Amino acid sequence: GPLDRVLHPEDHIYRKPRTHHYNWTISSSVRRPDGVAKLVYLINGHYPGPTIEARAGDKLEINVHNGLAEEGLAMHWHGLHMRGRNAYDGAIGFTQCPIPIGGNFTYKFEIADDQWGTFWYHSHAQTQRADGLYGGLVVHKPAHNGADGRPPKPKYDEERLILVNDLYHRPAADVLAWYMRAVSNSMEPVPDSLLINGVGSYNCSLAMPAYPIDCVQKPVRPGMRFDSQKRYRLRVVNTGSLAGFTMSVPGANMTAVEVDGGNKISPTPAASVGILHPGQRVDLSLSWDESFSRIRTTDLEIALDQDAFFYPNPALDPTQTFPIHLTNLPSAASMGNGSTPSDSVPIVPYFDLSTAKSLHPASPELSPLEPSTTKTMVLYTTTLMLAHQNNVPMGYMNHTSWRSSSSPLISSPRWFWENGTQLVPYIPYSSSSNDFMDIVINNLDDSGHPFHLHGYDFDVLGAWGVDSHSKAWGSYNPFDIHVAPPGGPLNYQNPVRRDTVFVPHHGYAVIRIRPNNPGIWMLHCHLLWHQSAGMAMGLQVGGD
Ligand SMILES: [Cu+2]
Repeated sequence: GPLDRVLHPEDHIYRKPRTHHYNWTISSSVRRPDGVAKLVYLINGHYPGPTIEARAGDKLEINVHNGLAEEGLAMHWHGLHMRGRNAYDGAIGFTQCPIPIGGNFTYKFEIADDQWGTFWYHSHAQTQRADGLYGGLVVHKPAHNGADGRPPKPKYDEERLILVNDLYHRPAADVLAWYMRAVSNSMEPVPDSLLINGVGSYNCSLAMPAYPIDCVQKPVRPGMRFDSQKRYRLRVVNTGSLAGFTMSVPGANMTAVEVDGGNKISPTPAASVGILHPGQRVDLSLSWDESFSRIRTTDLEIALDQDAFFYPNPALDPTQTFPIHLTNLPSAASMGNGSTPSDSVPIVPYFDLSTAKSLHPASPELSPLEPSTTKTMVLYTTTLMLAHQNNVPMGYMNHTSWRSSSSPLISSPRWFWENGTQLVPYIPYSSSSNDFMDIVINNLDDSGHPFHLHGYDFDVLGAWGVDSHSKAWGSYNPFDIHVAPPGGPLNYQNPVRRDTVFVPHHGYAVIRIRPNNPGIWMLHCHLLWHQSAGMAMGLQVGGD
């Protein structure tokens, strides 16, 4: 089907590490991802960009040529640690200048021997991500030979990549301009459509007269094909700008097994899994319920999380189904012989990803330590409309709203750029596995924020918010020793590890890193409109 993106772990898990060379030319052109004409970015003519597949220990050398007419750009490798390669992280204003029009930049970095999982890359310039400048990046875990000298049998018969995102029919720059006005009252723009692997199917009759679109109705909804006898690994990425989503596949046994970059979680078979927020990934183990396989078709259902929508957009169908055609169905004879399905496991209706726990207990040294060995930083984030900013919504981290300086921070020493208008706390580098930095991110806004930290995975010791319709407050100030975390004790036993954590409305998240990756690393809300409005900062680990 048009949505199938089959991955090829067999080309990577049995071989030695090597260097991959890519030459990418970025251009733009009008396409119809969901039937509606839209100017989108292309990488070597592809929308979305090509999928990168590699193994841990591989080197990537990606020469990016900016073939755009009017904009600079930069590419970020979301979730990769970029150890020793801070300068290739793609964060404009922090690590590099935009690649100028007609210019080139070659990203060179090694994927660590111990890093594998589902990643993605995307532009970190302006709002290009929302108009298609992104793609999948899958790092396969190398297979080691078993006792018999042969590689183990793969756990999955097939792997698929599923990039899901909300879509705006207008150019993202126009959408941002709409948001950055006093009259938006800081209500985020609600998307018009949704895509899987760059393909959707818009119901042209939903278009609103106020926003005329050039829409060609697709005669059938795009779908997928699955083999009813195969066990699949689905690598799901939210490549969107605003909306989280929940997904379900009636008739499938679906189990979330990893989140973000290869972090294993306790498996809970479920009928639906969510909410996956922009920037986050989840790997699902999927097999077909045998009793269901008499039926030839089912659907992948994507339901956008409407908690992020503060006004109605009649142009959007927020819950969409994509047909799945099942092949290789068992014959009636083989089904009637009374065999017990091997996958008959109890299934819960819904697995809430925010409750995910690490499959492996944290190593003992993660236990609460003497205060002197754990440093703590407290952040407050909010969106403010201030008179001196013409009441335009601006994202703040503590008292700063990020504005990129003309030269990237890493190009000059700290004294040169440190002037109180940029929030880039300094954290001493430590190679000790017992030195931690705990970061409390308090969210004072009515909407949640998925925060992404570059260069690191972190342990989520706690994340909590008040009920989504409540006006109550749920901040956590760890320096007030009389007040416990409102969401209950922090989890030092089996905290989930991630690189993008959802900080709920009027709530907080407590994340813990080992500050062992030197560099200046961006920490920002991954909702594109908030990030663009300044909800961003940096962490400087080590250096001068
Ligand atoms: Cu946000």
